[in-house]
Amino acid sequence: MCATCGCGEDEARVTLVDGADPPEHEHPHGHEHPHPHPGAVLDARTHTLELEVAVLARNDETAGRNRAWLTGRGITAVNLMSSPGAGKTTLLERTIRDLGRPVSVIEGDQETVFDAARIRAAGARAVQVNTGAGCHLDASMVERALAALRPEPGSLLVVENVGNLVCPALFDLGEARKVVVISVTEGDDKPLKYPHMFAAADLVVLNKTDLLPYVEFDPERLVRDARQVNPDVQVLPVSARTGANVQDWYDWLG
Ligand SMILES: Nc1nc2c(ncn2[C@@H]2O[C@H](COP(=O)(O)OP(=O)(O)OP(=O)(O)O)[C@@H](O)[C@H]2O)c(=O)[nH]1
Ligand SMILES: [Zn+2]
Ligand SMILES: [Zn+2]
Ligand SMILES: [Zn+2]
Repeated sequence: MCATCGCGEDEARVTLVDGADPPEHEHPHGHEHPHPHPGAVLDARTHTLELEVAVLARNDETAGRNRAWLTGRGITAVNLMSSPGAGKTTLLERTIRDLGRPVSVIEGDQETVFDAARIRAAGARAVQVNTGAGCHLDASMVERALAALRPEPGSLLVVENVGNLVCPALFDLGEARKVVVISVTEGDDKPLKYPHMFAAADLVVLNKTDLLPYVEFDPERLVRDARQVNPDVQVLPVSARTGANVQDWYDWLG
């Protein structure tokens, strides 16, 4: 769970969406998560901070195992993060169709297997992780998803995180690189409002540029503010809908 916002991992469900017969796997775990209670404010704060450190330490341990597993098989893992609806799945569908190399996908959403079904229809293997009340993926969810997905050695693995610009930035999943997708309909002020996400990113993809004529969005401000929190970060403007500039994204993926 995420101690910052109190979301839980306990009801996370992993579903392999793979052809006509998607097997359902349940991997509940029995241990209890401590949680802070309202009461003496100072005590609660100390408690929350200790809990957060413990949660993140446990997460980082699992992320290290994921990273070793992935690199041992020559699998490049990319963690795709954004607000809900920025266009992560649309960009992935196009990427799978265009890239010409095996891609497998771990889809994170609170509910439904919609996105994994879209990825599957685009021609890639996909596993859906439903986080229930949780607002981000953590390393243990990815560990379980990898066991179901079994991505092939040398492939590209993309993790589509739960749409949320806040706590996904805190959780190392064992990925090689983190990407933030921001769309022009969200406003150009996001890097300074959600600095942790932009600071953590290896790349910012600016999506829905086909809509620039219709919205107030200053791409230069986006670049300037993203670099204020992350001085060397690269910003790639694309349209997942029309395919404009997506070649730059494919080149970056390698
Ligand atoms: N005009 C335009 N629309 C886009 C573009 N990319 C995605 N969309 C639309 O934006 C909406 C959301 O796209 P998704 O790909 O589902 O977004 P997402 O980030 O995967 O959403 P969540 O998984 O819910 O967080 C859909 O209606 C897409 O068709 C784009 O480049 N241009
Ligand atoms: Zn949280
Ligand atoms: Zn999606
Ligand atoms: Zn969260």
